[in-house]
Order: sequence, then C-alpha cells, then structure tokens
Amino acid sequence: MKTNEKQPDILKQTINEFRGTLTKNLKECSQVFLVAHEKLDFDAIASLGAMALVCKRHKKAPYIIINDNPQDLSEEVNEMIDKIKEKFIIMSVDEYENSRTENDLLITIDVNKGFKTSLDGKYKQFKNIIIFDHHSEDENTIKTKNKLILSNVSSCSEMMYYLLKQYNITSSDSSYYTFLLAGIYLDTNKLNKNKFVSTLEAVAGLINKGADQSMVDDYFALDFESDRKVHSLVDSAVPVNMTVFVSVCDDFTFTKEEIAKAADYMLNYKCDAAIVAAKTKEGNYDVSARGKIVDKVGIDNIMYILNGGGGNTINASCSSIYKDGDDIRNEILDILTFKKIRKE
Ligand SMILES: [Mn+2]
Repeated sequence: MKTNEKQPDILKQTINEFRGTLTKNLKECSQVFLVAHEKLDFDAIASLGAMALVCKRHKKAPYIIINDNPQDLSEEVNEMIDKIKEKFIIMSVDEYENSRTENDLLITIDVNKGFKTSLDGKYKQFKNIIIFDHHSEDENTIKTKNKLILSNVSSCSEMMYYLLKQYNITSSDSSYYTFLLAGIYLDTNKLNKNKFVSTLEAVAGLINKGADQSMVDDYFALDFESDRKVHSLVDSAVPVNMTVFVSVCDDFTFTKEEIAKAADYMLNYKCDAAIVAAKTKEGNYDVSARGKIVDKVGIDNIMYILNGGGGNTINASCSSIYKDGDDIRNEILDILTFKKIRKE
C-alpha cells in the first residue's frame, strides 16, 4: 500500500475542489450525457450509476450512453445495467444522435482517450465535456479544460464514493454501493494491488452504507474452466532480465479478462512486472501488463511503444495487435532491453 499520511486528505480536497466545475456545468447545460469506455467493466458501470445520482441531485436527468452488445459484457455487468435502468435512461449512440441539442454536456467516466468510447468522432457536438478518470493522459486524451484525472487513487469507483459523500448524496438503493465496491475490487484485484489509504477508507464507508460484500464475492467467484486457462498462460511465462515475466501464447484463444488475470496472478511471484500476450477469438493478440507499486519497469511506456496502448504506470493493456506471436515476443524483448525506444 502506498503510504503517505496526507494522501487521503489530498484526494478528498482535490475532488472537493472539482465540485465547483461540475456543479456549474450541470446547471448551465440543457442535457447531460454520460459515457464510459467500451466493453463496460464493474468500475465503469458502477461509476456511471453513481454519476447519474449526482446529475439527478442537480435536477438533470442524465442519459447514459452504452453502445456495447450485451453479449460482449459479463452477465454481472448486464445485471448492473438492468438495475440502473430502473432509475435512469440508457441509450445507444443512434438514440443519442436523435436527442442531442446545441447545449449538451458530456461527462466521460473511467476513460479519457477519445478512441476508447463509442462517441469517437462526435466530441465536437458537445458544448462542454468533463473528464472524470484515473488513467494517465496522453495525446489521445479528449481536448477539454474541465477534467479530473487522478493517479493517486485505485479506481473511478473510489473517486465516485468521495464525490457522493461530499455532495451529501445517499441512495436508498444499496445496489449502487455494492457496484462501487465491485468497481474498487476489480481495479485493485480484490485489494491486492494499487490500493491507497483512501481506498480502504472508501471500502469501509461503502460497507457501512450497505454494500453487499457477499454479492461482490459472488461477482468475483472463479469459473473453473476459465481459471485453468489463466493458469496455462502463467505456466508458459518466462522471466526476462530476472525481473519481468513474459508469457506469449499462440495456442487456444483467451478473453481480455483471462489475459489480464494471468498478468495479475504473476505479480504474486518475486518480480517487477508481468506481461502477457495471447490470442483472442477475433484472431488478433491482446496484451496486458502489470507492475508493482514501485514501478521499476515503466509499464505505461512499454505498452505505448508496443501499440500506443495505455493505462496508468503500473497497469496497462492494448488490444487488436495483428502480428504473430513470435513478432510480439521479440518486440517485447526489444523494448525490455531498450533496443526499441519511445519516439515522441
Ligand atoms: Mn477503472
């Protein structure tokens, strides 16, 4: 855990200061649209739900844009979407096109890179855009002056917990707290990594508000077949420079989550980082890279060189690499041994 006794206070203060911008933009717009990254995960859907509560408190019924095909989302994420539908309007990008006006506000949640949402190419249609995220910025970050992008925080769900608290917003439906807890668990691998003092405070606060821990445990229960596949990726890993485990797998196909879980798992070993590349059912490669709290390897940089992917310094992924496994393996080795470096 990152130990800086002031960290929770700094985080709360930064979020508190942002409220002015958020409140002002919510008041001045005619409609609010919320969007997260495509392929919604627990952190994204939980934070969309919580931000919708914030909008409602400011008397703006938000439209939540979700363009994913339900088949591409986990059963649990689909259940969360159904729950949020009881209170809020969820729409596709086409439906957004039919409802937009000249004075709309867009809030992007758990994402800051333009190409990662279903609204790519449409950002100029909004009068104002607010980014609310915890991933690092780069040249693909959506252009706007209004953004709260934090690095010293586990997840967007943690940011939303503090935002709700500071606005004094409570929900009678405790599902919203359960979802936020699931979001924090996802981005910290069940509090095993990337957690801060403020994260533990948020977890305690959410449980106190009625978040259902046993339901969150169920969300994360392992599927036997899938977990065996994750471990096949772990089994094929080799240490590079003694400190980075690299696994590139050409056999079988894997889901994005399985690839990420294998990288997460390998951090249990004495190492500085883990990088896993494996084939998806679309026929290309997805890569997940994970580092430890003290980032000795430069995960974000490695992924940037590999495919312009990104995340934060210790947690990154990129998808859709159309190369063969040997080329990807060689490229990763070249980057780790500084034969290939970042060109600005
Ligand atoms: Mn997240």
